[in-house]
Amino acid sequence: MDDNRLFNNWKRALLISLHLPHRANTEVLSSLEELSSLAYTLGGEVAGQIIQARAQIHPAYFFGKGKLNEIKNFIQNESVDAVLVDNPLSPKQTQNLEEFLECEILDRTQVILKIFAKNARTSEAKLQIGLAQSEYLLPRLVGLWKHLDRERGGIGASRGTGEKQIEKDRQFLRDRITRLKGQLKRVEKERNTQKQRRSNCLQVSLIGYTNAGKSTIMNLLTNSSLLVEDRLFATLDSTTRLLDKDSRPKVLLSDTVGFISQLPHELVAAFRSTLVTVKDADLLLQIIDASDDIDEHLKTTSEVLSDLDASCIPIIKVFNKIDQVSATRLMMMEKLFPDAVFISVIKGENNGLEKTSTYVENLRNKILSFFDQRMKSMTIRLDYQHSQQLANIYEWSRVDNIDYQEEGILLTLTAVPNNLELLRHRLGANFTELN
Ligand SMILES: Nc1nc2c(ncn2[C@@H]2O[C@H](COP(=O)(O)OP(=O)(O)OP(=O)(O)O)[C@@H](O)[C@H]2O)c(=O)[nH]1
Ligand SMILES: [Mg+2]
Repeated sequence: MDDNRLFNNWKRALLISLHLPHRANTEVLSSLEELSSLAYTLGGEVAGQIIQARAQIHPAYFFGKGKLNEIKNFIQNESVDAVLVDNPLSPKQTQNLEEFLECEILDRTQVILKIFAKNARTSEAKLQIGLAQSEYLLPRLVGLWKHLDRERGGIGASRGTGEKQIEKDRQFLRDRITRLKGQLKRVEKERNTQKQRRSNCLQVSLIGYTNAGKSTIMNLLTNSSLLVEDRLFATLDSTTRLLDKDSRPKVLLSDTVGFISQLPHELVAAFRSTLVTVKDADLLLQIIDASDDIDEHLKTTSEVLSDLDASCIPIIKVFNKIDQVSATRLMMMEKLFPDAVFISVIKGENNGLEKTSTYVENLRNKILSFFDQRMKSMTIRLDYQHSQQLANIYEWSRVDNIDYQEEGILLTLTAVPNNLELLRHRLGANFTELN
C-alpha cells in the first residue's frame, strides 16, 4: 500500500476550528494561526478560516449542522479541496464530515504527520514517521476507502470494493507496524552502545517549541552547520556534538526535534528513541521564542517533558529572538523569569556580530558553571607502577594539581560526583584517597 495514496494531496484549504468554552479566545486564534503556518510549511494555500463557538462538540459531526452548511457553501464557492480542522477528530467524525462536506478532511494531527513525512531525511526519522503514520491510519481505513469509492463514481457503482480492500490494508498496516518497531529496536540498541561509550560525558539537550532557534544556537555553540530554516519541524533527528573540547568533564550538546501544542501522541511514542537524548540529559536548555506566545510554548514543553518522564531534569530557560521584542516586553520577561538567559543569535540592525558572540559565550559559560557548582574534589595518591591510569584520570576528571612525590603521584581532582564514583571504581585498589 502506498502512503501517498492515502495521504491525498491538496492545494487550497479552508481552516476550521471549534471554540469550546474551556479555551480562551486568544488560544483558539493563535492555534489557528499556527495551523496556517503548518499548511504553508506543507506548500498549501489557505483560502479562509471559520471558527464556531459551541458549548459542546456534536458527537457525530463535531461541528453544528448550521455551521457545516456555511462551510459547505464556502468550499463550493472558493474551490477548496481540503478542510483542515484545528481539533482532534475521531475516525468516525472525520468520515461523517467527509461525507457531508464532500471534501478531504485533515485534522491537526494528520497535518503534522504529513510535515514530518515530508521533512524526514535520515533512516531513523523515516522509520519513526512510518510508524506514527501507520498507527494513525489503522483505525481510519474505513473512512479512507469510502472516500476512494466515491471518487470512483458514486457509492452505488462500486459498493463493497473498498470493504474487501480494508481487511487487506489493515493486515498490511499491522505487519508494517511490527516490522518498523523491530527496526527501531535495533536503532535503539545501537544508540545504547554509543551511550555507554559516552558515559564519562555530561549531556545537555536543547529542547523547545519548533522554530524557536534551537539549531541556530547549537551551530553557534558547537561550530556546526546543522540545517536552520524558517519553517516548522526543520529538525527531526538528534545530533550530538562536543560543547567544548577542553572542558572537564566533557559536555555534549544535543539538538533534537521541536515540540508543538497538541503534539500527536503517535509522534511522541514513535520518536521516543530520538527523544531519548532528552530523557537522558543532565541539563536541559529550553529555548523559547521571546517574540511568540510564551505561555502556550512553556505549557506545551512541560507537557511533553512529563510525557517523556523527564520533568525532574534541571532546566535553564533561554529566551531567544529578543531582537524581535520591545524593551518593555523584555523588561517584563526579565522580571518574570529572573533566572533565565535572554539572547538573540541573529545579526541584525540592533544586534551586531559582537553582541551575538557575547550572548553565545555567556550561554556557554552558564552551562559550564551549572556543572562547576555541582562538582566535588578529591585528593588521591597513585603508585608509580599504576601511572598508566593517568590517562583515565585526565579523561574522567579535571586535574587541578599534580605533584610527583617520593611515595607516589599526588593528585587533586574535580568532577561531578557520579564521575568521581566511576573513577574510584576504575582505579580499584591502585590508589589511596587522602580526603
Ligand atoms: N530574528 C531572529 N531570528 C532567529 C534567531 N534565532 C534563530 N532565528 C531564526 O528562526 C528560524 C528558526 O531557526 P532554527 O534554528 O531552525 O529553529 P529550530 O528551533 O531548530 O526549529 P525546528 O528544527 O524547525 O524545530 C530561522 O529562520 C532562524 O534564522 C534570533 O535570535 N532572532
Ligand atoms: Mg532545528
